[in-house]
Amino acid sequence: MTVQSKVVMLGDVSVGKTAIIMRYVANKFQNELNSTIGASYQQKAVQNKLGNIVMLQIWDTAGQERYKGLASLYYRSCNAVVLVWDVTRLDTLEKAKQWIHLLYQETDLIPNIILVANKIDLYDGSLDEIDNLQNDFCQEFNILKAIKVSASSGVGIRDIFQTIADKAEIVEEENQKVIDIEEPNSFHWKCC
Ligand SMILES: Nc1nc2c(ncn2[C@@H]2O[C@H](COP(=O)(O)OP(=O)(O)O)[C@@H](O)[C@H]2O)c(=O)[nH]1
Ligand SMILES: [Mg+2]
Repeated sequence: MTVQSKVVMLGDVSVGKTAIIMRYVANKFQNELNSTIGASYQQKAVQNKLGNIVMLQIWDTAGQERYKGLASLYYRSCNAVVLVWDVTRLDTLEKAKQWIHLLYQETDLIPNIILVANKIDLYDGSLDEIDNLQNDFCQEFNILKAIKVSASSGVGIRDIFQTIADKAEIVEEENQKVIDIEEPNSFHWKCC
Protein backbone atom coordinates (compact mmCIF):
# COMPACT_ATOMS: atom_id res chain seq x y z
CA MET A 1 0.00 0.00 0.00
CA THR A 2 1.21 3.49 -0.82
CA VAL A 3 0.75 6.14 1.81
CA GLN A 4 0.46 9.78 0.73
CA SER A 5 2.10 12.50 2.78
CA LYS A 6 1.83 16.23 2.14
CA VAL A 7 5.01 18.01 3.16
CA VAL A 8 5.39 21.78 3.10
CA MET A 9 8.57 23.82 3.19
CA LEU A 10 8.46 26.86 5.46
CA GLY A 11 11.11 29.45 6.27
CA ASP A 12 12.36 32.89 5.35
CA VAL A 13 13.19 33.77 1.77
CA SER A 14 16.61 32.52 0.56
CA VAL A 15 17.21 30.05 3.39
CA GLY A 16 17.41 27.26 0.80
CA LYS A 17 13.96 25.64 0.68
CA THR A 18 14.00 25.17 -3.10
CA ALA A 19 17.64 24.05 -3.05
CA ILE A 20 16.82 21.36 -0.47
CA ILE A 21 13.97 20.00 -2.60
CA MET A 22 16.13 20.03 -5.71
CA ARG A 23 18.96 18.22 -3.93
CA TYR A 24 16.55 15.59 -2.61
CA VAL A 25 14.44 15.02 -5.72
CA ALA A 26 17.01 15.49 -8.50
CA ASN A 27 20.31 15.30 -6.56
CA LYS A 28 21.29 18.65 -8.10
CA PHE A 29 22.45 21.98 -6.72
CA GLN A 30 22.43 25.34 -8.49
CA ASN A 31 24.02 28.47 -7.12
CA GLU A 32 21.46 30.74 -8.68
CA LEU A 33 17.89 29.60 -8.30
CA ASN A 34 15.06 31.46 -9.89
CA SER A 35 12.37 31.66 -7.25
CA THR A 36 9.57 32.16 -9.76
CA ILE A 37 10.25 28.95 -11.66
CA GLY A 38 9.02 25.55 -10.66
CA ALA A 39 5.94 23.51 -10.09
CA SER A 40 4.09 23.99 -6.83
CA TYR A 41 5.05 20.55 -5.64
CA GLN A 42 7.38 17.65 -6.40
CA GLN A 43 6.68 14.02 -5.67
CA LYS A 44 9.08 11.35 -4.54
CA ALA A 45 8.40 7.81 -3.39
CA VAL A 46 10.41 6.55 -0.44
CA GLN A 47 10.31 3.33 1.53
CA ASN A 48 9.84 3.81 5.26
CA LYS A 49 11.21 1.64 8.04
CA LEU A 50 8.03 -0.47 8.09
CA GLY A 51 8.58 -1.32 4.42
CA ASN A 52 5.66 0.83 3.23
CA ILE A 53 6.07 3.06 0.21
CA VAL A 54 5.36 6.65 1.15
CA MET A 55 4.60 9.09 -1.66
CA LEU A 56 5.91 12.41 -0.43
CA GLN A 57 4.25 15.43 -2.03
CA ILE A 58 6.70 18.22 -1.28
CA TRP A 59 5.25 21.72 -1.60
CA ASP A 60 7.53 24.62 -2.44
CA THR A 61 6.68 28.30 -2.73
CA ALA A 62 7.27 30.43 -5.79
CA GLY A 63 8.66 33.27 -3.70
CA GLN A 64 5.38 34.24 -2.03
CA GLU A 65 7.04 34.12 1.38
CA ARG A 66 9.05 37.18 0.32
CA TYR A 67 6.02 39.42 -0.05
CA LYS A 68 2.88 38.74 1.87
CA GLY A 69 3.46 35.45 3.60
CA LEU A 70 1.77 32.30 2.46
CA ALA A 71 -1.86 31.52 2.01
CA SER A 72 -2.90 29.36 4.92
CA LEU A 73 -4.35 26.94 2.36
CA TYR A 74 -0.76 26.09 1.51
CA TYR A 75 0.10 24.60 4.87
CA ARG A 76 -3.36 23.65 6.13
CA SER A 77 -3.93 19.88 6.20
CA CYS A 78 -0.30 19.02 5.65
CA ASN A 79 1.27 16.00 7.37
CA ALA A 80 4.71 17.44 7.90
CA VAL A 81 6.52 20.76 7.83
CA VAL A 82 10.18 21.22 6.95
CA LEU A 83 11.06 24.44 8.77
CA VAL A 84 14.29 25.81 7.34
CA TRP A 85 16.69 28.45 8.62
CA ASP A 86 20.07 29.60 7.33
CA VAL A 87 23.02 29.23 9.74
CA THR A 88 24.71 32.28 8.19
CA ARG A 89 21.73 34.49 9.15
CA LEU A 90 20.62 34.11 12.76
CA ASP A 91 17.56 36.27 12.16
CA THR A 92 16.14 33.44 10.04
CA LEU A 93 15.83 31.33 13.19
CA GLU A 94 13.64 34.08 14.67
CA LYS A 95 11.61 34.04 11.46
CA ALA A 96 11.17 30.30 11.93
CA LYS A 97 9.49 31.00 15.27
CA GLN A 98 7.04 33.31 13.54
CA TRP A 99 6.18 30.57 11.07
CA ILE A 100 5.42 28.21 13.92
CA HIS A 101 3.11 30.73 15.58
CA LEU A 102 1.28 31.15 12.30
CA LEU A 103 1.02 27.41 11.92
CA TYR A 104 -0.43 27.06 15.43
CA GLN A 105 -3.01 29.73 14.60
CA GLU A 106 -4.07 28.28 11.28
CA THR A 107 -4.11 24.52 11.74
CA ASP A 108 -6.21 22.41 14.09
CA LEU A 109 -3.95 19.41 13.75
CA ILE A 110 -0.31 20.32 14.31
CA PRO A 111 1.83 18.47 11.76
CA ASN A 112 5.21 16.88 12.50
CA ILE A 113 7.82 19.61 12.28
CA ILE A 114 11.44 19.03 11.27
CA LEU A 115 13.76 21.92 12.11
CA VAL A 116 16.48 22.24 9.50
CA ALA A 117 19.69 24.28 9.84
CA ASN A 118 20.82 24.73 6.23
CA LYS A 119 24.07 25.95 4.59
CA ILE A 120 26.41 24.34 7.11
CA ASP A 121 28.99 24.25 4.30
CA LEU A 122 29.26 28.04 4.71
CA TYR A 123 29.57 27.96 8.50
CA ASP A 124 33.01 28.29 10.17
CA GLY A 125 31.85 28.33 13.78
CA SER A 126 31.36 25.41 16.12
CA LEU A 127 28.62 22.98 15.15
CA ASP A 128 27.84 22.60 18.88
CA GLU A 129 26.62 26.17 18.78
CA ILE A 130 24.11 25.24 16.08
CA ASP A 131 23.05 22.22 18.13
CA ASN A 132 22.49 24.43 21.18
CA LEU A 133 20.40 26.90 19.22
CA GLN A 134 18.32 24.11 17.76
CA ASN A 135 17.93 22.38 21.15
CA ASP A 136 16.62 25.60 22.69
CA PHE A 137 14.16 25.88 19.83
CA CYS A 138 13.01 22.28 20.34
CA GLN A 139 12.37 22.94 24.01
CA GLU A 140 10.19 25.90 23.18
CA PHE A 141 8.20 24.16 20.45
CA ASN A 142 7.15 20.62 19.70
CA ILE A 143 9.70 19.57 17.08
CA LEU A 144 10.02 16.00 15.83
CA LYS A 145 13.70 16.28 14.96
CA ALA A 146 16.38 18.94 14.39
CA ILE A 147 18.87 18.33 11.59
CA LYS A 148 21.93 20.16 10.25
CA VAL A 149 22.17 20.06 6.45
CA SER A 150 23.72 21.50 3.34
CA ALA A 151 21.79 21.52 0.08
CA SER A 152 25.12 22.30 -1.55
CA SER A 153 27.04 19.24 -0.34
CA GLY A 154 23.93 17.11 0.23
CA VAL A 155 24.79 16.23 3.83
CA GLY A 156 21.73 15.58 5.99
CA ILE A 157 19.16 16.06 3.22
CA ARG A 158 17.98 12.44 3.00
CA ASP A 159 17.56 12.30 6.77
CA ILE A 160 14.88 15.05 6.62
CA PHE A 161 12.60 13.13 4.29
CA GLN A 162 13.35 9.67 5.65
CA THR A 163 12.29 10.89 9.11
CA ILE A 164 9.02 12.16 7.63
CA ALA A 165 8.39 8.94 5.73
CA ASP A 166 9.06 6.86 8.83
CA LYS A 167 6.46 8.89 10.69
CA ALA A 168 3.83 8.82 7.94
CA GLU A 169 0.48 7.57 9.14
CA ILE A 170 -0.61 4.16 7.93
CA VAL A 171 -4.07 4.24 9.44
CA GLU A 172 -5.79 2.53 6.55
CA GLU A 173 -3.34 -0.31 6.48
CA GLU A 174 -3.60 -0.81 10.23
CA ASN A 175 -7.40 -0.95 9.98
CA GLN A 176 -7.04 -3.51 7.24
CA LYS A 177 -4.78 -5.64 9.43
CA VAL A 178 -7.36 -5.61 12.23
CA ILE A 179 -9.99 -6.98 9.86
CA ASP A 180 -7.61 -9.60 8.48
CA ILE A 181 -6.68 -10.83 11.91
CA GLU A 182 -10.13 -10.79 13.45
CA GLU A 183 -12.02 -12.63 10.73
CA PRO A 184 -10.20 -15.97 10.83
CA ASN A 185 -10.35 -15.89 14.63
CA SER A 186 -14.09 -15.37 14.79
CA PHE A 187 -14.59 -18.07 12.17
CA HIS A 188 -12.48 -20.46 14.24
CA TRP A 189 -14.46 -19.58 17.36
CA LYS A 190 -17.79 -20.25 15.66
CA CYS A 191 -16.62 -23.62 14.40
CA CYS A 192 -15.56 -25.11 17.67
N1 LIG B 1 26.46 27.43 -0.03
C1 LIG B 1 25.16 27.08 0.02
N2 LIG B 1 24.25 27.80 -0.64
C2 LIG B 1 22.96 27.41 -0.56
C3 LIG B 1 22.55 26.27 0.17
N3 LIG B 1 21.22 26.16 0.03
C4 LIG B 1 20.81 27.14 -0.76
N4 LIG B 1 21.87 27.93 -1.14
C5 LIG B 1 21.82 29.12 -1.97
O1 LIG B 1 21.03 30.11 -1.30
C6 LIG B 1 20.24 30.84 -2.23
C7 LIG B 1 18.77 30.74 -1.86
O2 LIG B 1 18.34 29.38 -2.02
P1 LIG B 1 16.83 29.03 -2.38
O3 LIG B 1 16.73 27.56 -2.42
O4 LIG B 1 16.39 29.79 -3.59
O5 LIG B 1 16.08 29.63 -1.10
P2 LIG B 1 14.50 29.72 -0.85
O6 LIG B 1 14.12 31.13 -1.12
O7 LIG B 1 14.33 29.39 0.60
O8 LIG B 1 13.84 28.73 -1.75
C8 LIG B 1 20.56 30.27 -3.61
O9 LIG B 1 21.53 31.08 -4.22
C9 LIG B 1 21.12 28.89 -3.31
O10 LIG B 1 22.04 28.45 -4.30
C10 LIG B 1 23.57 25.54 0.87
O11 LIG B 1 23.32 24.54 1.57
N5 LIG B 1 24.85 25.98 0.76
MG1 LIG C 1 12.38 29.06 -3.25
